[in-house]
Amino acid sequence: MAYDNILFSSEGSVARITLNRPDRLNSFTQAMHADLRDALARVKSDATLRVLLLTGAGRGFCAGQDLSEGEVPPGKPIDIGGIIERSYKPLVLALRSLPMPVVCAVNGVAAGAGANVALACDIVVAAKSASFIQAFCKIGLLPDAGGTYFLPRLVGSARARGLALLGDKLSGEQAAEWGLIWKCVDDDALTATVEALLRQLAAAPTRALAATKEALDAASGNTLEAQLNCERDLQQTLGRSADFQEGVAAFREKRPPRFSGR
Ligand code: T3D
Repeated sequence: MAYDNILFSSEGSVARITLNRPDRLNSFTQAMHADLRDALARVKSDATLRVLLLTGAGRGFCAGQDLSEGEVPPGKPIDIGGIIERSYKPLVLALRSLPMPVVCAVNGVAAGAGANVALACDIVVAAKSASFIQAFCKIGLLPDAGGTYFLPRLVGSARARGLALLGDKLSGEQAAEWGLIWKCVDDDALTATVEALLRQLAAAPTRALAATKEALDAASGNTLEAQLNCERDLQQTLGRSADFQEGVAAFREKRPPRFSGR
């Protein structure tokens, strides 16, 4: 199916979504949110898919909310809470809860909600020319799309506050040094790096990776005992999976495993 604001494809076990409004640095409109919701629902419901790539078309990754959309007459209040409830919140939750790894290739600037949607992904690889900007404070807003949740957890309170309160541009390299993202690579190495990751993850034990995501997300709200219980319960299920059987068999037979994602 073709969309107006994103490119979507799936080949083998790999799904790809490219934000596709390059003349507006792929900023979010309500129409783009609708396309994303539909594509993510398709990825979630397709049991053959085992990894998702999210990236942007053109020179930017995503400049956050399209600030020219939905202009309201002066003096009229804008229902930003409603926009977040209907668009950004479902988007971040959908990415986070997808039962497969989500790789984000940050090919250029990631600003505002664009930065935080990238941070909602599981493995973020940025090009050297990419940057991350918590642009919200420049327009009188606070970091949304999970920014206040992800930032302190990824880089600690001091750096989270600096980024959010100053809105300075953080380079891809600095983002990797700070642990905001997985890694930063030369611009001309971005595609090869990401493709290698997609191949690796598409052949991985998908259910185990999905359970790992679930456990890591649960950890921040859990006591140690609750987290140990969570690991026990998820591991109990994984212990019955075909991939666990295959992993152990491959180890014993001294051969590479052939995981099926089941
Ligand atoms: O509904 C709600 O408002 C609530 C939700 C909020 C979530 C948010 O994301 S709030 C934060 C919104 N985003 C921003 O504040 C970032 C705005 N953009 C910028 O600061 C800069 O564009 C960048 C630092 C990202 C990139 O700068 P630069 O110099 O590389 O590019 P540029 O020339 O500024 O942008 C290129 C074009 O894209 C330009 O259009 P033009 O002049 O060529 O016709 C620019 O207007 C357009 N563009 C960039 N960002 C947005 C945008 N158009 C609409 N909305 C944008 N966010």
